[in-house]
Amino acid sequence: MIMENEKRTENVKERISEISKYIMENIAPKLPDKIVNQVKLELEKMMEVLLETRPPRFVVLGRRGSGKSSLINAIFGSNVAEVGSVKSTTGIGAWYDYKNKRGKISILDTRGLGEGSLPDKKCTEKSVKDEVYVSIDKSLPDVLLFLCKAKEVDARIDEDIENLVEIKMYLQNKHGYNPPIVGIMTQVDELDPPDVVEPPYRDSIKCKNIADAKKILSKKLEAKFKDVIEVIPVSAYVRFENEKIVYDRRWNIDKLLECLIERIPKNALLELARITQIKSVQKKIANILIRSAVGITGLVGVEPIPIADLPVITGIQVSLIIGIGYISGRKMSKKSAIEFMTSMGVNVGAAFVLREIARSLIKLIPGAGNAVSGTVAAASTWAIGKAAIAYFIDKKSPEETKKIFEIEKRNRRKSKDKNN
Ligand SMILES: Nc1nc2c(ncn2[C@@H]2O[C@H](COP(=O)(O)OP(=O)(O)OP(=O)(O)O)[C@@H](O)[C@H]2O)c(=O)[nH]1
Ligand SMILES: [Mg+2]
Repeated sequence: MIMENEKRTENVKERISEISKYIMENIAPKLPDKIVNQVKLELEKMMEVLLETRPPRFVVLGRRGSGKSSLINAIFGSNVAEVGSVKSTTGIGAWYDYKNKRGKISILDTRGLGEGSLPDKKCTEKSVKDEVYVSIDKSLPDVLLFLCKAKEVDARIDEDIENLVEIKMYLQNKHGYNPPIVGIMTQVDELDPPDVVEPPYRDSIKCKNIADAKKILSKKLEAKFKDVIEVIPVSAYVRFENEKIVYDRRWNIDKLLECLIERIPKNALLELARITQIKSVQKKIANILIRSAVGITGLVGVEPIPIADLPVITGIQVSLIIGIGYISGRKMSKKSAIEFMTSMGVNVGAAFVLREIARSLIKLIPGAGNAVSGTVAAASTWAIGKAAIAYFIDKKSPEETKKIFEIEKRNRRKSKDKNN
């Protein structure tokens, strides 16, 4: 895993820094300052998502048995956390990494605070609290997750909310930091009527009960926190046998992840996208990359792009494909990205060595007219990104992917022509 990570980072890092340098040295002098700055900004965004990656960090608050471990497994889609263990003290009070071969999430579990039922005699409430603060001092959380069983939103959860208040105050006073809170109402499958347990929950009584319970929990949290708090109802029950899912009652985990994606920093996105096999989540992050890549190629091409600068476009596109392939859980190299482009019918001969090949290309095709407009370049980046989503995330066949590439390229160019 580490090797794969390093290799991927090396690949993309090499590409992006090469491209960045080339843009700054060769293209920037020809562009207006404002555009150079925008290009820099988009390059930084891409680098943040692709290079400075780290696992997302969540502080989790919730009673024993509220479903913390099950939720972690539901996010991974694999059995990484022990469910329903009676005495486990794994990870209480300290950052603990849950991981599989695709990546990891760091969780700071504050289980049992305030409910007089810590899982082990060795940990007292005070010792857990102290450890929580020491852990927070080491690494700040991206989001605070407050878990509550749907059937218990009306029960005695005030003490748990007080713990959340304390942690939030600590973060604010000691670190001047105000992380978002997301409420997660767990085990909604258990709400009445008991014969409706399988998602999707279309039954009107079930929907009303979910909505009512959500309202109660939202109200309780909103009474304590000024920030807008989102409460997401979920069902997280999954049964694994020999690492395989044999029963899946997950509901709304995709919505929860989409909400988390909005709230975690860019450099934790890739890891979360890769861990979860949920396509809508992976696509959201892939689309962030596409927007930046299209931005760069379009901006670089405000002046018609001379053929000598085309490798820049290819380089950005290669980075984009490596990124999207990686999100999908693939091992990606420059070579596999280039193979993908070739299979789309894109000429990538110039991608390997930026300047040298570009120079030889100029020699081969001398004269005027060897230029591509920014609109055309951006349309092809857009289409390559969409094709990469189709192929790597939606697992479409090469033939279908090629069709999608052609359609997206045509549509993008048409819509741009209309706007211009
Ligand atoms: N029906 C249903 N059961 C669930 C769901 N999530 C968890 N459970 C069950 O609830 C019990 C407790 O779940 P865990 O995930 O172990 O809860 P936890 O918060 O990690 O518990 P501790 O680590 O002991 O604090 C287990 O028996 C789970 O199978 C759910 O969405 N629906
Ligand atoms: Mg647990």
